Amino acid sequence: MKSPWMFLRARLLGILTVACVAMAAQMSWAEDPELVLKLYAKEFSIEPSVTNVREGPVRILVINEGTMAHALTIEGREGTLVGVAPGKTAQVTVNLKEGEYVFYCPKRGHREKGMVGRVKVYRKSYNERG
Ligand SMILES: [Cu+2]
Repeated sequence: MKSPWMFLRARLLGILTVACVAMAAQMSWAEDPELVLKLYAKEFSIEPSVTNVREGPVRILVINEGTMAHALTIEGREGTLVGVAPGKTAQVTVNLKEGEYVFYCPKRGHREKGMVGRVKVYRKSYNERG
């Protein structure tokens, strides 16, 4: 026979678990506001070729799954450049405002062969502003 105390304890544990999960979700949001954009490069494509992120500092990870050296830059912001050897991952953080950007591999001929893509950057929604 279950005592009322056992029942209450089970209820309390349930409520505590839900509260902890909610807090953990909020904390990870607050501690890691940075966005990560993963781009997979190979001969001759960058995937995903169309992608979306929220505006702000965006950490771009370039994963080279090909057999040649590649690089990544953003049209109009060629000062942002990251090279990545075959089988390696490189990263660069860029501060992106709302708009549409073209990224591509600046190695000779690679863009023309398909190593190009677009990222749409959206404004933060009202309740995400901090
Ligand atoms: Cu390339």
